[in-house]
Amino acid sequence: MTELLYPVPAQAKQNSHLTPELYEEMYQESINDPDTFWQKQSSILNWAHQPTKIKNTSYDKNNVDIRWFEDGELNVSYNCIDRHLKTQAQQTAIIWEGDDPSKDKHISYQELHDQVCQLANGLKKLGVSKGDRVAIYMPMVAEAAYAMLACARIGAVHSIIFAGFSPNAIADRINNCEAKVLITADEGRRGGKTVPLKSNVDQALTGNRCKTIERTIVLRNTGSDINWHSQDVCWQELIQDCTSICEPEIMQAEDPLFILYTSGSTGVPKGVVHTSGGYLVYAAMTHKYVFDYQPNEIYWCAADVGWITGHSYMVYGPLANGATTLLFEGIPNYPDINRVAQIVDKHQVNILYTAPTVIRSLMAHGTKPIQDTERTSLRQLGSVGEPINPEAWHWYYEVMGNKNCTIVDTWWQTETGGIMMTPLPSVTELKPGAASKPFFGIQPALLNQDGEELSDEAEGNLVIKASWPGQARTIYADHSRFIDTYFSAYENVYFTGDGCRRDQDDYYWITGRVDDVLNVSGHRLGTAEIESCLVAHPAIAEAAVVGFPHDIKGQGIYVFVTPIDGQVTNSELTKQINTWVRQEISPIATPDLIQWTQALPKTRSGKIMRRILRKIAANEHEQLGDISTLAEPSSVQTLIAGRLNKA
Ligand code: 6R9
Repeated sequence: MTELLYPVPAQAKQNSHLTPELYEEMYQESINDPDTFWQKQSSILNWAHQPTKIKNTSYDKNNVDIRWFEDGELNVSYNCIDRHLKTQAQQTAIIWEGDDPSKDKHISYQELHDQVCQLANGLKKLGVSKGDRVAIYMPMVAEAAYAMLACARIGAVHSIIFAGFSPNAIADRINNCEAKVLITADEGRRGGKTVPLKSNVDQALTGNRCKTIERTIVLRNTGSDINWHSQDVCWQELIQDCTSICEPEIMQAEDPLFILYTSGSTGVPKGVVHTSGGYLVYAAMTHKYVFDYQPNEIYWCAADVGWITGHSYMVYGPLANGATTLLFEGIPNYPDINRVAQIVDKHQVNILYTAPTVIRSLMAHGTKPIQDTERTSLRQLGSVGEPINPEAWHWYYEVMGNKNCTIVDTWWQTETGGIMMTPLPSVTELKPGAASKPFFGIQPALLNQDGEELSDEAEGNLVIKASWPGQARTIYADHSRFIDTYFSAYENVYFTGDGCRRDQDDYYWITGRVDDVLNVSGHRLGTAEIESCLVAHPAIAEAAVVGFPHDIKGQGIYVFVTPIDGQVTNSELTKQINTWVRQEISPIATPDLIQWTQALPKTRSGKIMRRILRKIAANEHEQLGDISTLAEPSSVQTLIAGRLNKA
């Protein structure tokens, strides 16, 4: 593993918010005196009532209770919009770049205000009030951000469902959070194709499957023909007679802002709950310091609004800081492989934040992805979602960044709300592939299986020793699952589910998940979720899903399935299974390889030995280790002979 150090470039030091000395001083204060530190930092927001109680958190597994700024009062949309109007009303808040390169839009802070207020009034008209849940299933259009902020304005709790999810996944999420209203569009656009959002919604709601939904707001986006039902209301018509004045609802800091579903190692996806005050302080702070954001810069986070990165670093963090944030509807290689670089030039993007899977898919085309572009506006690059391999890092640094930019490799999770470990542009010397150093207030530690803390150079399970304001407070309607998942493996720490190594310079390197969660192209998928979908298929008796190394996606999905007695397995059935998973969960969960087998390797107590399946899937069957505890060791040879990854 390369540990080459890149010094902090001179340009990164100019006008920056931090110096190495200041970082050290602030970091020490954030750990030794969190109350004083975070009280000062809370002034990054405008509060209706300034908080005086700062940190009140317990990781005791009998009583996990996390509160920040609890007597503070604020409104998130006020902080993201209204407070900028005095000086920046005409500044662009959102640049929208269409899937079709000839389409774009600049939305000023004033326009953002007016649109958000109109929709907020529309929501009120439909009977939505403080605390109600609103599901959002939208394409990457500016209206997705309006919808989030309109909810925040009236104190409704939004729950965005990624537009790539299928009807069943939509219904599960709506039912879990008991959403009252659903906001969607007729269709979305991606890579020259349309995505039938309203039709998916119709299937999700069919037969009174989602009883809590009273109304569906449908944005006319592509204008295509769709079915209109009695509960549907057209967005454009709804807001027609709504004014653009809507007083922001004053919220308690600990009132929930949104629920976002994410995959875990077991069961159905978890509704991670983030609250108003702590989340926004942390999103704004990290956005400011990690990207060293400067006024008037153009900032582009190329994430989907359906993921946490889209929430924290496309919408809430940048808008809280009065930034200009770019929202891209399309995909990185449409219509041409140099689309990302073209957008950088077209909008003079200064900061680009994307995922390693995107970088690897571009890298495969050498210098074509930068053909006919200059990218001289770029100052800062960021990476998120999975470990970035050094080859991809170097391509990003040298080719995309012209060797002029620093790269922040930001490690964090849906549950952490914001960035936890990262280099800082004017502070940290870079090691390609390292998440590097903790952000303010973050105390990482590495534990062995027995829960003992490892010192110095070591590799172990990554935990965080004390709370930070952006931390999720619970899993919606299931606090005990929250405790079980994050606070019961080890005492009095937050367990991340990631493995990690600390090197001789105290740099942290994330090694990947240590639980049954896959990371496919930066998307989190629970193996249990895919398995339960597979066994619901009539031809399948048992299923085991594991990840295997994949050049572009990071991890691919390898499926082992046993057929129901007498079922003939053939390529037609394999194709059917593929389609089944796409339909039941999402195209992102589509298996890469499906191996039929008469038996799965199990212990005598009946547990599937995934360790063995992982080795076979990775084509590393020479190193299977001890298989003596298997009920039928001979089944392994058959599995190896039939393996599908021989690379
Ligand atoms: C923000 C986000 C979280 C999981 C996390 C880890 C992996 C994210 C990473 C990274 C190495 C990075 N991960 N960033 N691994 N280096 N810079 O991705 O949230 O979708 O919840 O995924 O992604 O395994 O635990 P989420």
